[in-house]
Amino acid sequence: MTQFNPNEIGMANGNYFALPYSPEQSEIVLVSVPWDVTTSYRPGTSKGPEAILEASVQVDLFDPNVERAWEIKIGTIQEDSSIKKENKKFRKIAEKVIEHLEKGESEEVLSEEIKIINDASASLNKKVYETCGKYISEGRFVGVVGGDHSIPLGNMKAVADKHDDFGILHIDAHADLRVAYEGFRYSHASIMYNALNEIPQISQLTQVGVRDFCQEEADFINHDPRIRCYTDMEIRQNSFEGKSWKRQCEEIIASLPASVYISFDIDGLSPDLCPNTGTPVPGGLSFREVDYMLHMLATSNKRIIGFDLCEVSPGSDNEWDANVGSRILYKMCIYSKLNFKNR
Ligand SMILES: [Mn+2]
Repeated sequence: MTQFNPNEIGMANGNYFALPYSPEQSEIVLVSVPWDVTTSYRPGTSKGPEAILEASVQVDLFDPNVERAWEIKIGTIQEDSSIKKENKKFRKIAEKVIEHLEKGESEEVLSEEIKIINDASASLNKKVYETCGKYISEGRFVGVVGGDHSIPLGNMKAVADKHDDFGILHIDAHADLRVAYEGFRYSHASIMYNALNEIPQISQLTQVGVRDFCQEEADFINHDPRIRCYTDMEIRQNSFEGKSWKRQCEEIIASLPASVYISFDIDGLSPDLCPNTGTPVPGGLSFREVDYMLHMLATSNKRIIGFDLCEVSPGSDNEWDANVGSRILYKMCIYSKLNFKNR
């Protein structure tokens, strides 16, 4: 560790940001979940953690907003190889289901395959819950790196064991409020429905950047008092009509309770920042807008209690998505630390 020089380029060592700390030495730990079984449009996010880790070596650890950011002890939990293996196996079955549904077959005909996927997702959720819970019980702060957006449910549940009341700041192009999708109960498109339904400690869901949702989800948003959705349309219209991003961020943050979990789907950003993500949608937030909002949250009177970053998918011919993802991941880590210091 004495050899570590933050001014030099990172040397790949199997850890995020090439940092030299073991999980036992770290106050923030990152758990990789290479899982994209329920992805509907195009798979690839299971390769996200590996690609982000690789790209993260290039991230400059200096940050003008966080003093001595490179000293923050961020540890890497080595990827559980069984997750990848299971992902491959169950992804094949899920693909078959999706293909048949697209041909107009009913979910009933495919109920056996759907049950296999639902059971596999439930056991993945349990695994993530147990891993995150272990580190949280040791007093560490946990971030999970996906994978598709079904994967953070276990981390949210582990956080809920420690916090009686918390809100989720959800950055996403999608509302993720579907009651199962393509028959899959633990679908990437259902994460917030499942979180609200299975975790009573969640008193608030504040969504930012949503711009692609269905009637069922719009009704859900309108009727559930726990949800405030700042759609991309609303945010842009406000900006066009002269309301500053600062004012909008203040309102977004004010909508949240004292403790906040951040769930970041990379597709909340403009698709030029994540062209290979599972379900890209035009519009979206800029890198700087998100950075500004997260920094404001970190320096507010709220307490950040955990996070996830999902849906980053490496392209076959470039590392751009992972480059952006690794920078978002770093910001969430160092702003979380800034937030612990400020309270
Ligand atoms: Mn999502």
